[in-house]
Amino acid sequence: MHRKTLTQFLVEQQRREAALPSQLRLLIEIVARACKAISISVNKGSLGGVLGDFGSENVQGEAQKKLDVIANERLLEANEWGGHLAAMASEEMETIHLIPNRYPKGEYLLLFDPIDGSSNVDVNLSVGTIFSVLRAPADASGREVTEQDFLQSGRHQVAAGYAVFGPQTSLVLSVGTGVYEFTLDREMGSWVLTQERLRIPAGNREFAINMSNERHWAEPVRRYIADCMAGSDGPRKTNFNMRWTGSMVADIHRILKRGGIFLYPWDGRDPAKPGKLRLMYEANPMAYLIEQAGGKAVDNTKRIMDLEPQGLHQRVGVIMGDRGEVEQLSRYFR
Ligand code: P6P
Repeated sequence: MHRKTLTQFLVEQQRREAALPSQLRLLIEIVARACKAISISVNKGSLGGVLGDFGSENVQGEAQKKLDVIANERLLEANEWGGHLAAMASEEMETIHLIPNRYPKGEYLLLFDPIDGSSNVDVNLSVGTIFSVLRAPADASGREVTEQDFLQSGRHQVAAGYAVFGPQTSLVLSVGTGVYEFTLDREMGSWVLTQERLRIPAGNREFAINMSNERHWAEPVRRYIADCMAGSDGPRKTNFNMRWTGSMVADIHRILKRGGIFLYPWDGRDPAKPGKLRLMYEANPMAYLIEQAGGKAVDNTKRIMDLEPQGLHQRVGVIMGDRGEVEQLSRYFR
């Protein structure tokens, strides 16, 4: 059976579905190629000397894993020379990364979490790379890009995607015409289209949340989860299953493939923090994909992609997945 590669898919997207600008096509091909290189490093584990801590902290004050730094470098190097970007931003870097003057600048801004869930790497559990694409403001071509240029709400994203490094290495992306999944064919070294127009299967009673924070959640979240836990004996009159992988990419991938709901809501451990996950390069790109697949993505009740960012590394509460379940939870907040 003839399977399409990523390149053929992008050529067809350019021709058929969406006027996929050539710089955006190049951006996606380059990020996809960088994800292949990251996959090779992730898969080496101890054999590649890539496990453990790098020995520094990132802007979040979290210990950087060696792979965080390796993957970040891969994405920076891969994207500097192509002429498709005006600048980049990453969970691993305090400030934005400008394109060196020796290279031409392009019209896009790329944001990424180079390895999401990186503590999973040391124990051979799935991790991923998340990316989000915005347009640089029109007037940015004549001046230096600033952090302010990145602070656009998620509805301005022109593309988003992730790679998940698990039993298979998969790339899931959208350019606004639905969600497409590619699987890495290691013999050919190419991304092969394996699912088109993913839609979140409705009605899968499966929730993903870190239960150890239960006593710190807001009351509506506690009641929603308690009702799920009550199963067929409770008001939902059906049993639920629970999954929590410690990597948002792996949990969201499962939800895109078989349904369910993902929650990392605000909790009272640090009341001033709106949530643990980051808006610009975790919540927004995942919200883009979830909505493209027919789901819903809110911070408690407000649509994540409508939030006006105040800072590059700001955090946000995250509830996303099956549209019906997200709406059900929102009713607990009202
Ligand atoms: P906890 C990984 O560190 C991450 O940012 C997400 O990928 C994941 O869903 C979450 O944090 C796990 O957080 O508190 O359960 O360890």
